[in-house]
Amino acid sequence: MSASTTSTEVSLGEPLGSVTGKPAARKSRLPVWLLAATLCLVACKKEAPAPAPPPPPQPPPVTQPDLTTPLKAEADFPIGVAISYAGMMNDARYQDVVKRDFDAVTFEYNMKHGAIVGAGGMLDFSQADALVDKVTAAGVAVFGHTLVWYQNNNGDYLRSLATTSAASGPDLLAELNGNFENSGSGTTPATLFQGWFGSTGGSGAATFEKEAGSPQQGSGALKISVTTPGANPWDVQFLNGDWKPTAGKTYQVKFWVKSTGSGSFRAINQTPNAGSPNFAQLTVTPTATWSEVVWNYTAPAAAIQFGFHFPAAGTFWIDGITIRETTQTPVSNTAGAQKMDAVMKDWIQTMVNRYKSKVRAWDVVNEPFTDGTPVLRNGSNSTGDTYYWAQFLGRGYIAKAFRYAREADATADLYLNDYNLEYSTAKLDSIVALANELKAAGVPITGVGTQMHISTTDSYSNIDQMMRKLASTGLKVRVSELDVKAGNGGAAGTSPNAAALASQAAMYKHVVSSYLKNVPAAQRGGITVWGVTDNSSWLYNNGAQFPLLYDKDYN
Ligand SMILES: [Ca+2]
Repeated sequence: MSASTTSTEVSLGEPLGSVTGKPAARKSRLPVWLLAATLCLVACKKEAPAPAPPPPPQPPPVTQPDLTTPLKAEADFPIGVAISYAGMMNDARYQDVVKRDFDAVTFEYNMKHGAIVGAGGMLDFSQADALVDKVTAAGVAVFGHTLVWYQNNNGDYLRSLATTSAASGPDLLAELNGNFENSGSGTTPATLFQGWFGSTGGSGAATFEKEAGSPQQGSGALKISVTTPGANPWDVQFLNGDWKPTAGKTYQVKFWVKSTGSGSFRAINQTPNAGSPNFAQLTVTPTATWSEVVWNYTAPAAAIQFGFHFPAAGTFWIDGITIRETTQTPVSNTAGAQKMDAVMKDWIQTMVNRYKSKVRAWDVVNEPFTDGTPVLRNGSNSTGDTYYWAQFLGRGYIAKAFRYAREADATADLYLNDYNLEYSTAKLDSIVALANELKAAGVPITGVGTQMHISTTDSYSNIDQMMRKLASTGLKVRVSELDVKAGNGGAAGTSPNAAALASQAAMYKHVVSSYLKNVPAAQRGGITVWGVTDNSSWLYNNGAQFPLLYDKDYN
């Protein structure tokens, strides 16, 4: 960094203690440079369009930091960013910014329980794996987010585990050719099997045949050879035209499968128009030998079809389909606790083990406290993607989660993460007390994360107090999800004005200054901003808020 940059640093406002006009040791002047870069990223990019640009001469240019230097190169702690799957996989500018400016990324969604765990507990790592590979190939680290949270779970699956499900009654496909024994009147997909019909659409290409040589049961099985998968999973499909479930009833579907190749397909219940919310599916990955699949599910709607979508190439055989109604009985609290303990352990250790070589830090427990007068989140009334791990496990789930993560990875950083800690002293104190309690009990927690979804009007002194109290635990401290709301009165589609941007820049600066001042260097787990561009932020609201470092045009 040149000496001229030093003068820029000092010109930006009140210097930190170690900064003077003289050239300083690199480390001591880095923070101000970082702030300068942050200030410029925020303030230089988003000039509200002037109604009538004045003619030249223009005012002398303001000296700005050299923004061609990567942001991450100027901090002595990790600078992270939250990323989306679509942005990182498909957008070259997005990739360039992530690679250039950041040490680490947090996936907004793709490592969460609901993203990985499908119906029936089938695990689908395809997006998380692809994203991990893409990011690490770019030389950027991955922060694991998040193992145990009360939202973004496969709640239906977790709730089903705390009940006993017994299949009862007759096989509903017994008279509907579920065993593929009755051929239809021809050999085309539409008439190959009585009661079933196959189709291809879009660019999908497949052949549908009766496998008479080696069915799993009886004299026939379905054989589908997908030569060209379509753009949509349903471009190659095979559906039952006769059986329709009853909305809200639970069913157990069983069938036998095998395949060549490694492709997956999915069993589905859908409305006649695929993609509607009234959709249940199970991803199936067969092997070369016959194996039985069991799928317990609740029918999301009446008048829907049962069948299969084939989004991958390969040859697939299906035979012996049965469907029975099931009855659900809640288990006892003791049985539920045993079950959910095992399920949580398996989930945590599956994730930590899978990404052990590439993910060196995790949010183990996320948002354990309620707001207001904080108590641990708990309850038996979860719906949708909500699931309270404390329902059966009590507050002990937190210590267990950290121990299970540590069993799987002896050296990864393990974080407790929550929000509103700069806003609510009561919640801050609750998190600090919990962290200290865990530490004292020998629980392998190594860090505390503070999300910091803040606005320009948050209290500077509260932020300082939070940094001090979190640091007092002796654990690492991360700012884990930083964004600073700045808008023009909340109206959508506007551009931020200069005052809003200046307030935002000042707040970003204060957060970094406070972090450097109050968190000792050895405890700095890093600062992560919650998104790349304003328009990808959860706060964007069609242009009412501009919370991040880059605008929608990467300026
Ligand atoms: Ca058969």
